[in-house]
Amino acid sequence: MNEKVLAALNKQINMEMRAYYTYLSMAAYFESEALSGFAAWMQHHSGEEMMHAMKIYDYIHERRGRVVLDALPSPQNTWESPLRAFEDALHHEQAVTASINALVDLARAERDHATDHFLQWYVNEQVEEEAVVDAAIQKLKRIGDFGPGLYLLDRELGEGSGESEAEAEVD
Ligand code: OFO
Repeated sequence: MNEKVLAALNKQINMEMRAYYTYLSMAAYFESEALSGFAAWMQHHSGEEMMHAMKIYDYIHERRGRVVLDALPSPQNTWESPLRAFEDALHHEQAVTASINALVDLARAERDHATDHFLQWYVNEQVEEEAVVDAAIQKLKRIGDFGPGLYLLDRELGEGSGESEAEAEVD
């Protein structure tokens, strides 16, 4: 495998694992706030990030490359409000999108067509990831963080996370 592309893919594994860890920490925060629907949604999302990391892990091995895992920093463990947590999640997703785009640019510059093709799944996935987090932010802004609507949104997100799990099993 091209060395530069390999190094960038290993860095991307770390970034996906950071997302996994950050969202798991957000899930724990929501549990502590008795928002079990938010927690289930975030925990499901964190599991998706682990899957994103493992897809790259498997791809590197398929190309006979060497996976090198790096340390994960301690995630933030409390937020001022559910809205702040979701805003942080969106910033994280935007950083991941930028990183994936840079990886595509690198794969193209190095004429690594297979990696370019492999990464297109992530390019599409990021559009959806940013959209679902943003949708939650818009709802939180409308209902206000601690208004009565929070209970309804908690229920909606909890039910939604169940559906996503079923969809994920189909995938
Ligand atoms: Fe939500 O970021 Fe992975 O790819």
